[in-house]
Amino acid sequence: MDRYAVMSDIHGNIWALEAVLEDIGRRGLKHIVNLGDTVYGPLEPQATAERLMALPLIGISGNEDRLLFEKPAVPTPASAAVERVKKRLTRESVDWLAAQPGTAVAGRELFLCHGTPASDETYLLERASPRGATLNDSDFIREQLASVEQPVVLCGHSHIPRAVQLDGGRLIVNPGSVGLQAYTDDSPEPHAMECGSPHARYAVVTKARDRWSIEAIGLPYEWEKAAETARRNGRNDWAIWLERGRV
Ligand SMILES: [Mn+2]
Repeated sequence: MDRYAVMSDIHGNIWALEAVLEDIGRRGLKHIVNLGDTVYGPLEPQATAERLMALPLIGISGNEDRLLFEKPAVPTPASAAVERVKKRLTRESVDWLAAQPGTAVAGRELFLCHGTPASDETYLLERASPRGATLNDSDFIREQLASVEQPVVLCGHSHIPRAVQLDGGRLIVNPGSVGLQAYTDDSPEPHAMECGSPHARYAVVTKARDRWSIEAIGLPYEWEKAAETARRNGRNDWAIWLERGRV
């Protein structure tokens, strides 16, 4: 039986990650994939990297992981937030992040990407707006996946847990975010993402009798501790997102 735990967008939230790993252990899941944006944010980047480096998982990098190891083509004044995360990471952790590919394949049927196969900055399933996310139309999703051979695509980036099936049977699963249940972002246009509760999200996908099933999991964890750390690091916005799952 093919069975995978699917994590994404941990964002340095070690408390949420521990809750998810405990649940994965309790369920006896042997295969774990991680879809990127693993350490970025005002929480515990180094502890998160250390915990994951010790695990036999299949991981890819996200757009906000790249900020930590890539030199921009045009030098820009790096944001204070990126610099803070970089300072907390050991060389070993940065090398580990840099070694993760942009996309990957797991087993025979799963394709992994952070955003879309071509871009870790593009939302595959959602159109974002200041009022939240709406589901993209299937033509857009199909076009983005034209080059992919595998029947199941696992993606992250939007932090919104979803499963979408296209005509013809292709399945796309976004497990949501382990570590950050709401946020606002100004790029490419101002938008907000909200799950509506602070629970740590991940998913389990299982193939049985030739079909894939999806379990969407939401776990309570010590989000007060994560929020407290965000506040201590000057990010009241993150603290509210962590505690409420709303912006
Ligand atoms: Mn991302």
